[in-house]
Amino acid sequence: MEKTFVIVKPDGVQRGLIGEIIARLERRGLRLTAAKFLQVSQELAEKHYAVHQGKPFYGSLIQYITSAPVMAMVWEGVDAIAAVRQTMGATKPTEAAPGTVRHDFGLMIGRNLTHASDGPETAASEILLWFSEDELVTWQRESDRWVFED
Ligand code: IDP
Ligand code: MG
Repeated sequence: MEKTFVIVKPDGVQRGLIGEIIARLERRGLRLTAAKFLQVSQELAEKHYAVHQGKPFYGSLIQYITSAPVMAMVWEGVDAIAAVRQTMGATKPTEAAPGTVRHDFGLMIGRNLTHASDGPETAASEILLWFSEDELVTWQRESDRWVFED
């Protein structure tokens, strides 16, 4: 089963959307593997967004992600990386499809509510950066057989 890393960013937390976003992922059939609520340090923010260093929006992105607490999570499922990116929608909320989190709750690219890993390598490295091995919970869910075909 594939794992992916997800953040409800500071705007999502401040606007009371943690539950809404978790509900959408749960309803989709994805399985929660790990979660923590934390204030992101400058160091963690810089490591997480290292790929964007040097881009014009880098400074405001670091400021955004460190501005207030976030909800960091790992979700698991068949094609979890693609499924979560689809549920979140395009980076720019005005280009995100109706029914996605970024469309339904956002307007601006710099306040787009969530982060989700964009591929298997980034998912693996982001999970390792944000969580220790013993924080990842391996479990079976009663509904798994109704969500995941053999
Ligand atoms: P993603 O979050 O959809 O994967 P990325 O291109 O990885 O999008 O960018 C990371 C984050 O940086 C975005 O979610 C958004 O918050 C911010 N960002 C990306 N491009 C811009 C921009 O042009 N202006 C302001 N913020 C941006
Ligand atoms: Mg990205």
